[in-house]
Amino acid sequence: MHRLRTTVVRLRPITAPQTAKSQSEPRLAAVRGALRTFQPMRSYTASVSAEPFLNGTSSNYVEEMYYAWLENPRSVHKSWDIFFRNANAGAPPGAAYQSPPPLGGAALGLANAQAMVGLQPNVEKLVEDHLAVQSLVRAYQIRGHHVAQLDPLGIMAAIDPGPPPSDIITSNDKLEFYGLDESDLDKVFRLPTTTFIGGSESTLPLREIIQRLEMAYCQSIGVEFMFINDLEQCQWIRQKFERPGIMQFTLEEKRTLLARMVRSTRFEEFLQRKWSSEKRFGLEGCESLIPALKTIIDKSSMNGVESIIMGMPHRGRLNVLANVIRKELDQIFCQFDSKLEAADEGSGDVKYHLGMWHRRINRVTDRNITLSLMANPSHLEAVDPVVQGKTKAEQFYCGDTEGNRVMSILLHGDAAFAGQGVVYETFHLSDLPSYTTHGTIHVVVNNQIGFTTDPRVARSSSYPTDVAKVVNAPIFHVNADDPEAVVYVCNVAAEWRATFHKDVVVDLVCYRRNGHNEMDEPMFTQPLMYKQIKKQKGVLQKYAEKLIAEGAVTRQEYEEEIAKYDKICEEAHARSKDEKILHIKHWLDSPWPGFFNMDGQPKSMTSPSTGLTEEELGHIGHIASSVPVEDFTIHGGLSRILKGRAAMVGQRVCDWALGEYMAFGSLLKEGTHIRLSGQDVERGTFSHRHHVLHDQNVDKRICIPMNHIAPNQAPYTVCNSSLSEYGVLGFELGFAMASPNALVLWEAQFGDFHNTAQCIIDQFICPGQAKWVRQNGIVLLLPHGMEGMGPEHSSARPERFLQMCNEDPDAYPKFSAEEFAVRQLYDCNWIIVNCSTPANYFHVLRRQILQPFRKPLIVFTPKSLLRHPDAKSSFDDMLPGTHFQRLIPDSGPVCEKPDGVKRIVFCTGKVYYELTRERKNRGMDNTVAIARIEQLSPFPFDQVKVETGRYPNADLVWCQEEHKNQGYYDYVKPRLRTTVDRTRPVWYAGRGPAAAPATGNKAAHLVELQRFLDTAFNLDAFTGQS
Ligand SMILES: Cc1ncc(C[n+]2csc(CCOP(=O)(O)OP(=O)(O)O)c2C)c(N)n1
Ligand SMILES: [Mg+2]
Repeated sequence: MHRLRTTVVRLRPITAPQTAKSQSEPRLAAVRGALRTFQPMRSYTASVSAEPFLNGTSSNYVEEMYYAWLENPRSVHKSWDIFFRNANAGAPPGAAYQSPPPLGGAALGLANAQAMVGLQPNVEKLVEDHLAVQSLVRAYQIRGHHVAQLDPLGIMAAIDPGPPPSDIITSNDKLEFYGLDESDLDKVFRLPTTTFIGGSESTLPLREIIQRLEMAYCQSIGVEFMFINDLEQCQWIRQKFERPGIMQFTLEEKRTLLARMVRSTRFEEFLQRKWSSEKRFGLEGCESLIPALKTIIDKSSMNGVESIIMGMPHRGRLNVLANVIRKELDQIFCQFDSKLEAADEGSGDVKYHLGMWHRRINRVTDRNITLSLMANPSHLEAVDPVVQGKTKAEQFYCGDTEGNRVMSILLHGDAAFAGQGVVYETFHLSDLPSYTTHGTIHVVVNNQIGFTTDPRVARSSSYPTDVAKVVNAPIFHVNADDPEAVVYVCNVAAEWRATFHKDVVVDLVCYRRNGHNEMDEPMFTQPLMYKQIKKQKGVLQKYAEKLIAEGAVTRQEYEEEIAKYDKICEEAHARSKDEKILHIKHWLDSPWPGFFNMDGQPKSMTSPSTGLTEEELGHIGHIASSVPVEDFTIHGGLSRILKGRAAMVGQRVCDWALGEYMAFGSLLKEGTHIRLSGQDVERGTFSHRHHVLHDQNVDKRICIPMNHIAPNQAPYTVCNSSLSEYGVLGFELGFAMASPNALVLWEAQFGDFHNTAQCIIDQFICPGQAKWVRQNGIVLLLPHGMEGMGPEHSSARPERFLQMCNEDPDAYPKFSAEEFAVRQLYDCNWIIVNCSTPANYFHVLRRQILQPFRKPLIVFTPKSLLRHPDAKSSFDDMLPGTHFQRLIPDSGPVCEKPDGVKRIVFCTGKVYYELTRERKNRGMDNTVAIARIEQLSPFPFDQVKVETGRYPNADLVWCQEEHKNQGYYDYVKPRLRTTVDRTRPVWYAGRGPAAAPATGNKAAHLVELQRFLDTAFNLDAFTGQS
């Protein structure tokens, strides 16, 4: 097509090129001026376009035929040849088309057609011109945003479009690109169906066409949407931006907008006046963010949305809290008082990270709306997936399957939006069945700078928003100094989400009036930009002057509005001085009504029994080993697995997968929703789980037996995720935030992959409660174990999780024996376990929900133990009265003569099975005791004390399969020493220190294993050492 078009251009008579005008000229004004000097001279009725088949979507095809025919009339079908000849010859409307010549009659038809050729030679030009106009319309739709006036500073640092595209008519000489010239400007053209610029007109003069295209695509709004693959969506956007007269605002709307601009602007000015040397990451330069968000909220509320969950970075956060979420101003102002004492335990957080939850009446719609802004760390964009997860959960709990009642808004900085990979990961969750929130509205505060870095060195794409194209989200760039344009695109964005339930981006092109924060000097690095910014009149002033000039408000009314808001701020400031104590819990973003008592404390401090009756175990075991729907053909291999499960149930034993089934099944039956998410979790990476059965004969027919446990059970969600850790773990964390009454688990494919989600672990999971007084019961399942698989796929890096526990290794906790376990749990920042039996895994999962508070749970899960014949549990260990064992003592021959025991080896996880095998082989069952620490954190000091006391003549060894600088040694050693009052040394048996977690050589792996087992059972190994 492209080739044909250039050929056609070559065939056209060449008009003399006009002198190129300087590009620095204000382009659009010039072209508009030039175009407007022409008066319509005559009007054509285009005969060719009267052919019905030339309209609509077939026009591209016709265009192609026409170009081909121009090149070589024989290259098209005879009927086309005749049509084009007739049209060229000036056949009257509707008469150019003739049926293909009948066989044998060809000569006659051709003769007729040829008779007409030459009558009106300018018809060829007419067709060409119509095709040109169609291309021109399309050019504006695709590339108009490149010449839109987006940058309030007029320096276009944000956008690097290169020279204006040749097919946009920025000056009259550009008409030549289409084979048109100024004499064509007053000719009338039929508009294609792919444009709405005509309004009720189907034809317009070219001059008007260009002018309307400019109005639609080249003013304060730049629309990027032509990459969207859906015609209906493209048409929807075209009519939103092309229809004449779209940007009409009532007087009332203008005055509301002005009032919102006053609040936004004066809030920052107030803070600046009162605390000029405090960091607040002010919004100056993008004050229209506040009306933008309020418009989105108003419109969404109008469309039925009742709850909006928001995530945003530092910039303008306090302003959003004050003027969008409506946090009490005195609560915000008192955060600036450095003398306030903290009422809550924990670290707390800086004021521009705190979250907020607020239910109020939306003034515009008079409907209830709940707004929450999620607390977040400094780590830009990390909150994105968390917001999505929480939104999904709220939708799930209120049965909002389409996202009509709950939605999310994400705000971004330009540099972070382009630079942070988690943005991409989050976009890729947006349309996945178990992760979609049915459309997010993204708002970018595009101040054309990231700290001290210019866009040209901060990203390789033209716009910071290009990442959104991966999900076909339309992108509305808008000059933030044109508040009406901002409000318009925000309305369209909210309507888009309500109509298509897909993501959309509003790119507020603005500037940053101050440095990165209020202390920062921007002139060091952006001198010219900041010279321009210093000259820049504030947007409020500009808009107020516009409205005053229009007569929409008087100067007095404007000044009164300012005085009114200033007074509100002053009064709140006076009140804020009465605050003596800072309550972080007033900044909670996700309250759990009913879960705690009135003081925010757990309702009890006991954990109920986690055991199940024999009958319940049998029933769930039966579901786990059957296909609970009719006519469903499963894979033969899976039939064998299910038979194996049935046999285990018959023998009253569980392997790992069945233990998990028992925990999940029972919690579901008791009404707890369970959501298990991660890569390949449905089957399980190690093919042990099989929670989703696939019919071998019917495509996509599946069965989830876990949803067939009991009639009134809670639903079970198990979902294979995208190949992301950061995004998906963040999402699940957000899901778990919404309610304490769900067990939300994220499983890493292999434990070591969690490190690509490190930020979620370090910034949210580990310190979340300390920073933001909010609890979270998320469970991380991290397959871990040295099994000769090489440096990767081996270690889930227990050392890192253990290092981040808030427990004092040198102090023995002072709790009573009865409350020891639960108090420890209540005080810890997270729970870390490495279970060696299915029963213990079963109990810890149930405890996670049955305990009266929520803590994150990290589980190092096994790989080879999934099928290890000894790693099975009897139903006896899961009956009522049984519970999670923080430490499993040795119950073998050592118990008979504890005085004769020479060594007690403490260990955790899979190495226990290697140790017991070795002990047996060496005949040392009487001399070496082996104790398993199943709950690593909080450390079971009390139970370890019992064990060390039981064997008074034994030396103490910590044995691990991990390298010495990894695993648990550094964590366990000081705790063991504290337990024995530092009276006995703690020896080490394990791999030596190393840089990599494991060897890639299988033989070396086995040698290392044997070496540390030798150490563990050599009773002289530590003799003489101190
Ligand atoms: C992941 C991450 N890396 C680095 C930083 C340090 N940092 C804080 S703000 C900032 C610049 C952000 O620029 P932009 O996203 O454009 O937002 P703006 O401050 O301009 O509003 C940087 C690099 C951070 N907070 N998070
Ligand atoms: Mg920026």
